[in-house]
Amino acid sequence: ATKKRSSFAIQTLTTWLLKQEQARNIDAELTIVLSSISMACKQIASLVQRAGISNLTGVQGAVNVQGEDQKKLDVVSNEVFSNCLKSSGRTKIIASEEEDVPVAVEESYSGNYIVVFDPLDGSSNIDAAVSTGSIFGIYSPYDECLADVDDDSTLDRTEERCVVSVCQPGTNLLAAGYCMYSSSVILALTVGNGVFIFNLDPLYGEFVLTQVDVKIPRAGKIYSFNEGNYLLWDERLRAYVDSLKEPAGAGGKPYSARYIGSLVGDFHRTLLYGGIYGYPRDQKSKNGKLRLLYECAPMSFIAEQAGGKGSDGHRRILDIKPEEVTNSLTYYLTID
Ligand code: AHM
Ligand code: MG
Repeated sequence: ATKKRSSFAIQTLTTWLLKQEQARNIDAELTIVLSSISMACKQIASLVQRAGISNLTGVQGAVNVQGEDQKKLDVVSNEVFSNCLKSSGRTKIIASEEEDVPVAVEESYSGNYIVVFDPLDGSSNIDAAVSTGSIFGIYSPYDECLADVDDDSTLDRTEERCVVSVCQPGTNLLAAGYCMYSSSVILALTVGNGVFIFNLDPLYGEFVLTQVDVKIPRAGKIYSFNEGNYLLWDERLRAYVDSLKEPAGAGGKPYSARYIGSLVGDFHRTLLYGGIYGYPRDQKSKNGKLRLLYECAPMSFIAEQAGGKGSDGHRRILDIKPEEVTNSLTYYLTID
């Protein structure tokens, strides 16, 4: 069960990060990267909150590398996230779901860390002011992962080095997290010793620690799939989801359905209430829809740190190495 914090001890994200640094769970550089991410999330939270007022709803007009219409807020959030990371001076390469290729940070203020992120996930929900979120993962310093660069490659060297550097399996993740923009702004974070949840306190403008070492409850009875795709799923999955609708045991209840269509929101609810979340492949999306690098791997690291599992139905997500930054695959978050 999730441990309760003492009602007197208020701990901000900054204090928590310093404690992690003192305990040598993270180094000083990573602390700065994580602080800059929290700054980006605060800015995006305020942009999301004011989107309808400041004319930031609707589409931008461009299509991103994933083939989706970019929303105005997708573009602005990407700029905010990228700028915060670049100006931290501690990142070497940043890779965004909204960019075609990973970007090497300018030498003059570059550091060592590699950050992958989806600046505004679930942005189809923006115009209706429904939950969205940012997702991020942080990988080891650059130089450790260049062994397999092919010297004979005809690709641009810098670009190729960046792609090779970011295409690491999730097992290499040092930290991962998400920020949910909802009725509260919630930051969930792991640096490999459990999942910690911070709420943005609107009074102080600070993330405050609210839940320590969160574990997914085993007893959850919620399923979360886009069931509009039911007829496009394979037979086994249809049978499985049908079985969740059968009342279990005498007087038992079936599973409840909940689906926001925002990975961060659906994941966060599953983390706290339990159950199963999935975005399976179907006849239309042969590899599912969620991106391995930007979404599935960071979320699976968090899931495992909370006692759950991230799987594609056969394999542990964290063991899968992306071939390309755009790879997507079936994704399930479960407790067992
Ligand atoms: P996005 O990165 O373009 O926002 O898309 C990802 C989102 C996820 O948040 C969500 O789980 C999924 O797409 C919802 O897709 P669908 O509308 O097909 O159910
Ligand atoms: Mg996304």
